[in-house]
Amino acid sequence: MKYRLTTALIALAAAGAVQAQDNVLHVYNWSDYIAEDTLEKFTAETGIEVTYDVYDSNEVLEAKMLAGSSGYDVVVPTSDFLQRQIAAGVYAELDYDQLPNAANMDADLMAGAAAYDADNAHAVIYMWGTTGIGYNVNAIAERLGEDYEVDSWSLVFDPEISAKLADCGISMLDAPTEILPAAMNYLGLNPNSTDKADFEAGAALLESVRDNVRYFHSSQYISDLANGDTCVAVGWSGDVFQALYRAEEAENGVEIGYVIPKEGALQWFDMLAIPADAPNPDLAHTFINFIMDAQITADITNYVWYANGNAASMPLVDEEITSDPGIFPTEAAKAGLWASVPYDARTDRTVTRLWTRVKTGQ
Ligand code: SPD
Repeated sequence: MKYRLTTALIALAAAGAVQAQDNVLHVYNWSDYIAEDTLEKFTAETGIEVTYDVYDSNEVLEAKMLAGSSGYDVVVPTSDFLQRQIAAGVYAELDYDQLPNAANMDADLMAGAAAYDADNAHAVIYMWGTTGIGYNVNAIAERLGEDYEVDSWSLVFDPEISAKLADCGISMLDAPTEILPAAMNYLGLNPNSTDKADFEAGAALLESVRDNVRYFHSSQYISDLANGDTCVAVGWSGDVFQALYRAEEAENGVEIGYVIPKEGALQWFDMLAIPADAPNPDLAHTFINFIMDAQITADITNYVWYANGNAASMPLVDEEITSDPGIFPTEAAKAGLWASVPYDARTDRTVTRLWTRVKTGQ
């Protein structure tokens, strides 16, 4: 009897442990992409603990998702990657009955995102932005003249211009599906072309400026720009604004600008999605619904400087942000934005091979 009781107690204790584990949500999100108090508020409101890991590349997230059993409940792929991962069966369908705050979302933006995920069946918009150029205003003026207007990809893609900036430090995202199309677009080619010759041309352009680029990395540039350690970053809109804000806070004399080049730029959506094998899909829905609260989304935008897809949050977003054309592009700038398309396996191989060649010279 004693043995049986002990066994029962152990079983009960184990059940308790599983229970505790069950109440932990595992989130995998981009770095520098959430307000400092979002997770704390979520736990206070729901009692659900969160483990939170970060990445800075869609390729890294994709590798984990395709391998399966990631252990994550919520992840944040960009829309073009989302689309092909849905095709690979990576994501669960959302249960909108558990997402009443979906009513807060902007119908037009969600319709845009539905181009990648019919009926928004698997994901809702977290944040959106553009891939443009962040720059140190004074460093550029010193090297290119006080009257030089930063409005073109020529700042980084013209070998003569970028050579003049090499000493103060140019960085580019380590994001082949964004940088190669930007180079192709600068050459007058379709950024969404999947023609091998067009990628070859984009890669050749990048190789012609390779010596002027200090590094390819997708998160380091925030602090480097803010500290004045680099002077140009091909980067994501909100990240550049975070650098701007950090420099202002530090009062270090670094003035930062962000431009959507006149030749056009990539516009993307980052989406909240639930892996098909998520350990806790119900907690995942609770989290996604919490994020879609108008105040919570506004708090995130106010902290990370990215536009969001939540119409109800907009009156709560700082005017400094809603009025900035680098974050909410003007109608004229919008006309030049392109949305990326998911690549097939053959195009993927081309892109990977060329990107390695651009970065390593081999
Ligand atoms: N620091 C957050 C960066 C988020 C960038 N999302 C990636 C967009 C890819 N097109």
